[in-house]
Amino acid sequence: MFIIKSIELFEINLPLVHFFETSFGRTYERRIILVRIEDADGAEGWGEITCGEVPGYSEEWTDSAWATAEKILAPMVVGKSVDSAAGIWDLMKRVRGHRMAKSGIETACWDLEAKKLGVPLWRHLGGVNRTIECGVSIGIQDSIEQLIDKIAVEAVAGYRRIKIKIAPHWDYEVIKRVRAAFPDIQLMGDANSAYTLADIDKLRSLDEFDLMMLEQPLGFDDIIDHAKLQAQIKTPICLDEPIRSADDARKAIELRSGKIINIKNGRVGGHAQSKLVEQTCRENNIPAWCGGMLESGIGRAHNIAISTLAGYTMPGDVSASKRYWHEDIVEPAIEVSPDGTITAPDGPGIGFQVRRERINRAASRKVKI
Ligand code: OSB
Ligand code: MG
Repeated sequence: MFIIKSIELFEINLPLVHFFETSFGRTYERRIILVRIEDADGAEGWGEITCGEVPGYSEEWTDSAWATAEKILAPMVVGKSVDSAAGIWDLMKRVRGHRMAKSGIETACWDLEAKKLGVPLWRHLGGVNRTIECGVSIGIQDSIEQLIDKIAVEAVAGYRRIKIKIAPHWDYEVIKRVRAAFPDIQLMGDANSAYTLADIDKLRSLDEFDLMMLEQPLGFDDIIDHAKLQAQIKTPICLDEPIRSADDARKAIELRSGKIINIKNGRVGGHAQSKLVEQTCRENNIPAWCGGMLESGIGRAHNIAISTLAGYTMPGDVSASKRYWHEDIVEPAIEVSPDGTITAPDGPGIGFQVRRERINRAASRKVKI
């Protein structure tokens, strides 16, 4: 049981080491919202709102999430006494959508609660595999040579699978060249909804490359056309954007819209919701993995913790801080072992120190509710 005394929001601006391009655009600098929760005993917890800078991946973006967290969600939570972090979701239930904003607050409460109990967050969430498998996501590049160079670096670093972003101008020929250069790597493509059913021949032609999966080829809110596509291609489809709840996962599984599910804390609304999606996947023998949103060390630490749950059976988008940031906001920075794994820390909560001075330096606005 704890009483939420205050919520602080920080917007920090962090330039990416290398731009990140998806089918919906290119990002050079992140505008990340961090959430700090303090309870009546003075304990603290940290979370991250993982929306993008534009409403391209989902409807949420930095300014909408800031306003929603500050004006709507924080007032629903501050001053409330809660039995456990798992119950935070219910306090915000009246608000539809805005799951990333909710997740920032909800995950901060899990960190706080685990710290108060003196246990690592991954254990508190019910994790079983302390060491998780890591993959990388590599954006669309200016040239195929540049992409191949990047893949070579990550393969040598030990990552267990390589995801490349694809789009209609950057698909068959690119994957063909990559496959020729790296015949044995575990390779997958993520289209972020860049195709429609009219592209079925093109998508079927990718079957020849033995991809682990094809992530989100069709509409961001679709699970019907994906079922039609899956029936006509061999490559397993992985759903990302349309799975916002355990119910969505159940329906997609029932319709056979895909064979794999990517779970993102932000997209589903926090750890309690991720646990429900994970359970649905596990009970239906659908492999799941943790998706990334170019997080700072705080969001990354939460991703590590949730990835230890039994249903997260495939390597996720959880990779080293240095791939994104010159200097992360947590200490130590998140590192990946030469065998492509991360072992969740055994300190209380997220298990990484939050660097307040670094956050203050990078912050462009703050508010306390
Ligand atoms: O679709 O998985 C996605 C990044 C931003 C928006 C959407 C996606 C991504 C990624 C994850 O691919 C990148 C990462 O955090 O490593
Ligand atoms: Mg994706």
